[in-house]
Amino acid sequence: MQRFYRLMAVLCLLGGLACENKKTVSPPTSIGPVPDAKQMEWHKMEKNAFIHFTINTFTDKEWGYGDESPELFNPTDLNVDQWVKVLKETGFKGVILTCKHHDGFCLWPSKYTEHTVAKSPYKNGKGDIAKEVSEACEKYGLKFGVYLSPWDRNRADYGDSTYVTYYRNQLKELFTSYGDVFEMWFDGANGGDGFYGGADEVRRIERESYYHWPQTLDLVRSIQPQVLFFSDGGPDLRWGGNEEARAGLTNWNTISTDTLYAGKSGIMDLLNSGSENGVNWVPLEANTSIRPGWFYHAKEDSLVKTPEQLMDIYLTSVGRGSTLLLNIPPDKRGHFHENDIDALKGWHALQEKEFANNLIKNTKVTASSVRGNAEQYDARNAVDENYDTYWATDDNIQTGSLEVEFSGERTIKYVLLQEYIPLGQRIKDFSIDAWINGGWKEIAKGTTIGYKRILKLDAPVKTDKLKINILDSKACPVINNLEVY
Ligand code: FUL
Repeated sequence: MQRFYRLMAVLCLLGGLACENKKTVSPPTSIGPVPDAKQMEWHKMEKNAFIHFTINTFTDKEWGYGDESPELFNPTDLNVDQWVKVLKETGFKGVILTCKHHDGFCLWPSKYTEHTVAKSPYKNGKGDIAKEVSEACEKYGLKFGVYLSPWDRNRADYGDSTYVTYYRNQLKELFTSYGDVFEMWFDGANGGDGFYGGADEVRRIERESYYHWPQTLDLVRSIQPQVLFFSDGGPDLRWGGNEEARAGLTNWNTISTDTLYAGKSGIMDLLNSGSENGVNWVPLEANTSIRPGWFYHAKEDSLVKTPEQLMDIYLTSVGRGSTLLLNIPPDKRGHFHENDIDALKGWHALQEKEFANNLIKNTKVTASSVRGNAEQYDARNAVDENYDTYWATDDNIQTGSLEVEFSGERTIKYVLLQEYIPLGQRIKDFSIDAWINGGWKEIAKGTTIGYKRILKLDAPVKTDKLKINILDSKACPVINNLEVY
């Protein structure tokens, strides 16, 4: 009998210890604004493609004046499948098509104007590029997005309220006929000289009030509530203040949208870095083109960005916590040009090569402290490849470190960090040390992390130990991923 009690006592003790290890400690509460579910999905897309294609492709212009005949739109061998297949193969997750650029020509047969593909030789007026692209996206599993220029240099009524109705009718067409639209891109270029139905004049509109944006957005949301709106200042995604896809080294996803209005000095810097205590979650989308122009020009065939330049762009956009929107403009045939495809494939291969071997696998990772001493928040959660598990500290601890011990010397070129942004963006200052000649030596440092931060070291470092120091944070740090290459 005594043996039985002793056995029970041992079992209880073991059970108790197990319970102790598995104890449930409440997660950190979120801090400040947080991304909503659709923004969160968008963060995870990382790389999207912009496609600028219209009458400008055939007139060799960047901005059509608005007086171009639809007859000019005549791709000889349009191959939308080729575009989306290449994008899929090179790691893109979404496509945004210029359904109408500033010249007003529509790539779909809008019933509200004659200035469309229906009046072009393409498929004898029976073509619909928005349909072809949305269907190819569906086929290859990419998301489809639309760009519809608010500024329209073709319309006689641009500047009147009837034009706003026209613009909304076109949005209704695009949002009811082409399946789910993940993102709507509103261009900031608005007003200036143009054809305007033959008026040939300069027209300015009141950017803040003319389009009645809140009602326009509500209308679109009533058709497709999941859509994200991009514009210079949001409301869902913000411009980064440059067209080189260069996000700020400090890049807060938060900003107070009411501090953004055209002409305000410092606006570009504000867009580029966001604001630490901003009251809205409006992440930065970093856009650029694979060529100098947004539209195809044969004279730029030799100026396509190299795989190495695209890699740098990847690091200044995705590597600084934003999403990249890279434009690839089809040529007059309606193909992605061979040089552009080679560059995309070369870049993709480079990414695969640089990020092939995550050195963190099978290494020992420890933390300076763990929230409630609970397994649920320990350092291993930062290296378990599960997005939703993380290392966190107690609420009153806003600094700390993660230490990585490799099983031998490794050569390190990149460190990748992710903060668990569903709980808000927190980290303000961090550094990375390597164990060199018997001591810690700082090899990199940064400010914000956000969705993702990739640090490329100035030169590869050989070490067997690495330490990530969180030096300042708005609340307890929450790191859900650490990779080392
Ligand atoms: C700008 C436009 O004026 C360019 O033509 C291009 O569409 C770029 C993405 O946005 O504001």
